[in-house]
Amino acid sequence: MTSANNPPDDGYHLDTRAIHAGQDPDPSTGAIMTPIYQTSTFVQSAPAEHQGYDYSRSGNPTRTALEALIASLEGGRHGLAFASGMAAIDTVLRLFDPGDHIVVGSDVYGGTYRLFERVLARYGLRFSWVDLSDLAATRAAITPETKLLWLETPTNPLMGLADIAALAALLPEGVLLGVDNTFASPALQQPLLLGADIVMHSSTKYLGGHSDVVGGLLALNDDELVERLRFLQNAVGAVPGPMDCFLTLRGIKTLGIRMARHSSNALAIAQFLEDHTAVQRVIYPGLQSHPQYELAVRQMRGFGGMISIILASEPAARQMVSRTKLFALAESLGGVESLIEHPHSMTHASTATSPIAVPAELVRLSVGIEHVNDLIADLRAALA
Ligand code: P1T
Repeated sequence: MTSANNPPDDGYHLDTRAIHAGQDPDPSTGAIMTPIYQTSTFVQSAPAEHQGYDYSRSGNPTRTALEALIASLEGGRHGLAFASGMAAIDTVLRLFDPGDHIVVGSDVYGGTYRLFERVLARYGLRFSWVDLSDLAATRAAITPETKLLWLETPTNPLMGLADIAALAALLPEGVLLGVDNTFASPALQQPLLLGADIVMHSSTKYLGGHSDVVGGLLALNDDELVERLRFLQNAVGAVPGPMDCFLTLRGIKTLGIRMARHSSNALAIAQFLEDHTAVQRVIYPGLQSHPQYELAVRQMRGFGGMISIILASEPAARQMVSRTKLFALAESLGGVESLIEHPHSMTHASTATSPIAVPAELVRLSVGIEHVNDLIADLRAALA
């Protein structure tokens, strides 16, 4: 089976790699689908003599396939899989020591804020929250103790963009750039190719794509850095089981066509909402009204399935999310089915009293791949 290190640079397009990278037919049976190696341990022929696997926290062949696949999709040399997106982020942050400083984009998933300020700050890491569209402010936030710039683009939930190449260029030697690529997926944007050092995914979202698995992934190039992360992955132990890796592998096979449909549905819906009198503002990178539309066109191959809208009041926002029928009221995003939520009281409740709190009038849509006319009819009825 292909190793998670150095996946073949085979020159295939992303849609082809999504189906084949890391997923050679099983050598012993010819099975075309990667087997679910549902085993905790592996028999050794003599002490410490084995066929590449000794214990499933350290490595498992189904996980190896997924790790090779994410490396290939992100255009990196190495991939690592985790039990959740939060576990992947937590493992990255364990690279650092008390007193180290991390600059973070000022709009992120509420769980990321909670992990940084309520868990990791207790262990001596320090965080500065910065508007990354302001390059001078970003440069000014970097201190001699800064070890990492961590960002989302597009951000959750305000759909702000960060110019990955410009930020990579301004970072001093020794400061890593980590990009949470969950909202775009590698189908729309590959941060390693723009100068990022580490790409992270909540594979719970577009990569898994079917709302049936929680997971996290990292992709990177640096051989020394991956050794440190692989050590932490095994030492800390927040790894996914083989069944979860299999579900993620299966979901990723259709990533390309799903992202195209998510993007075309979302653009049509964003345009519909922009014309609706009950909607004060639509925030979608594919609309020319988005303040960073030019960056979106330059940096992304499509604009994705996430839309945020501002309504007239918090009651109006709460009413809308309770009224849709096809758009299910639920946390999470990136599945084939459309979801709607109220970030202020749901996904971002942990930021409610913080400097990065999100507006209470905000509604977030995860546009699925249903027929767009049915989705628009559902939203029209909910806003009536
Ligand atoms: O849920 P988990 O797989 O642990 O991933 C956390 C995470 C990390 N980064 C981003 C950008 C995310 O959106 C998430 C999870 N987000 C949701 C559950 C949500 O509804 O926004």
